[in-house]
Amino acid sequence: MASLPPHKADFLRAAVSGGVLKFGSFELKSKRISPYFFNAGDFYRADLLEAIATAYAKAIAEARRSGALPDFDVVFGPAYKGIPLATAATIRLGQLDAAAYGAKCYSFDRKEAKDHGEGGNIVGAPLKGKRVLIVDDVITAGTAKREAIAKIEKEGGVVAGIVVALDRMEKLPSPDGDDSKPMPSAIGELQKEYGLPILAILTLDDIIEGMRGLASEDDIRKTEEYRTKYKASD
Ligand code: OMP
Repeated sequence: MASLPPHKADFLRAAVSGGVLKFGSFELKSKRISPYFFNAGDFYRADLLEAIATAYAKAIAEARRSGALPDFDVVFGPAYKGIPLATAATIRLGQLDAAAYGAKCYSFDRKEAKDHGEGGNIVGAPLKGKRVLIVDDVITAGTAKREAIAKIEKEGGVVAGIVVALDRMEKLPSPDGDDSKPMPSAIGELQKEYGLPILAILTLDDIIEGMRGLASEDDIRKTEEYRTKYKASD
């Protein structure tokens, strides 16, 4: 992993050692068959959760410092996998810099609205009038991110940006189903459509670069072939 910057190499090492990044044959939400899968739900051990929380917090703090990300009030984790990621990242941000992040809040949605008790669709900080940073696991086609944006806007929040652990760098599906055509990226289209900054801790390029010497030649070759087939044109 010598050629990746240390924060990416550390995170990739944690993902591989924790079995979060797996090689094989996986059907994606988009129905594409992928030779690798990144399951952020497997970051369930304390040390792994700390590693991913630290990676998000450092990426967010660095992007705030450089001006790549505007200020925000609430870290929002889309149900279900985004929930522990967003809450852990919120704690870690407050630990890293209490003055800047100690008063930031977390929030997440319910998959089904609750009609008793306190009711509603949101758990955690109310979103009305707040600047909301979405923290989620992976971006492939951007469908889940569009759903999260719509939920936040419906609650009266303003989305400030999106941070994911992995950008798979995939092109959008072609309307005629022909995957050999060049198509723009999911991230690029979201950025254009909503004018939002979108950050990723790792990309598919980082994985291929960082896995050399660690994964089998066969897994690397299949992942490179997948990249050739599905990588976006921008
Ligand atoms: P969108 O790109 O916003 O539709 O999100 C893709 C979703 O697919 C993620 O939120 C994940 O739940 C899931 N996914 C993974 O978790 N890991 C992968 O490596 C690939 C996917 C996927 O199905 O594309």
